Amino acid sequence: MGLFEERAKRTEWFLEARFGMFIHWGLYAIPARGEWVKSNEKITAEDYDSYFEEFNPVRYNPKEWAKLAKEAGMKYAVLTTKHHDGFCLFDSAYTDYKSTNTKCKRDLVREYVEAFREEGIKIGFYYSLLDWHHPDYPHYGDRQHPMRDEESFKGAEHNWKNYVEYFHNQVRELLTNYGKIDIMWFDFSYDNERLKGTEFEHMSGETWKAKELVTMMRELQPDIVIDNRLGGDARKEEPDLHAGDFVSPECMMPDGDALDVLGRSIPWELCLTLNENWGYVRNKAWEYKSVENVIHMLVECVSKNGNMLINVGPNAKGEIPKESIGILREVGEWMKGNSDSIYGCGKSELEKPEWGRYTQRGNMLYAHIYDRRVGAFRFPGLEGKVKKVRFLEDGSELRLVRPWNGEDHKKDAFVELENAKLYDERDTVIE
Ligand code: FHN
Repeated sequence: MGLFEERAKRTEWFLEARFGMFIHWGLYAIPARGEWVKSNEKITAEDYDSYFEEFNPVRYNPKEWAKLAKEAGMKYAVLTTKHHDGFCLFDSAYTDYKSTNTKCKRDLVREYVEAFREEGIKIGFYYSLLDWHHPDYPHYGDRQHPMRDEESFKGAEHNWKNYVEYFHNQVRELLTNYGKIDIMWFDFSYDNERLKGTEFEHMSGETWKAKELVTMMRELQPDIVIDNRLGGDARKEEPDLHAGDFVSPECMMPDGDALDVLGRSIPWELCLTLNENWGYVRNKAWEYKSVENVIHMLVECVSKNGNMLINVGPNAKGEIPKESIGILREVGEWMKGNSDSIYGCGKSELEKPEWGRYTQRGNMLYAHIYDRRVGAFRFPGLEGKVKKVRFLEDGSELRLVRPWNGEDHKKDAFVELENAKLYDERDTVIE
């Protein structure tokens, strides 16, 4: 079986799941100005480590996080085990910069795994390839990120081989000490010939020794699904070994499905924030996406054969912001009556209709009708084929009405919406 077929088999559950929770959490929740605060504000290691001394999430209860994910209809979760600042939320034998050495003395990853596994939610680990704490990762005086200062990078003292060995060892720990792990979500590489000879070149699959890493991972967890941010090219007829099992854009696929050079569909997942930030920020309620917007984007991802991983950023006490909780609970209400049009669904062979989107599973077609202006509408390409239309939520009938010109409605599948509320009822099933 080639890598393309292996990838297809490995991602069967992933394409069924469609909807996951991203969780960005760490020391940066204390400054509460986003997960890049150390780099953006050029905070020195000494000043940033005061957050390490202070970190004590006394209200961290991942069982509550897991229940929220379940309530929202999410089938998998991805927690930052280490972000760019290098702080490890797990008890690593390779560093002292870890949660078990903070006041809380807890292996935060282990508690996350146990809580989400108990809710039957697939377990994902995010792991940053960048590391602004490790002595052998390129540093620049008060600058924390190699992409900011080419000159000082070339002179910096660091032993790249040591750093690569360090992070390979940590990945081995994560895939050995916490049971079955379903997703490994690396972040991020620049695998691009253009970058050879620049300060970026160390951020590539080759220098991460990504192929060796993936080989090791597959020995430890043969079924694990890996993202494409280790580098490599997922679009090749025979994808690169380290190109991962799914493509992870941070903006919506504009033209639909992710395709390889042969036009074959590649699993993809849109990752995005619920507000404006990945890490905790004291966002104002109006900086959050609306429930309608979140549902729209989930449907759009699925209508284009994609998944959606939407982020929560817990605060320094270990709580998910109330605004995030409220939105995800309402999305969950919609999912209760409409998840048949999401789980395991994908792109329809029909053109996108003007009034919304189609998702399809087998011969079951789902019409997600967003356009408030229509009272009756047709299903282009289905003229004369529509036998019945039902509201997914309650099974109630949508009447097929005679078109204005009196022609036999069987020829033109017009459907009249009767006082349908948006979302709760307009997601319909067409047979
Ligand atoms: O730099 C990170 C960022 O903090 C965040 O983790 C996102 C999530 O996809 N990934 C990188 C930016 O692409």
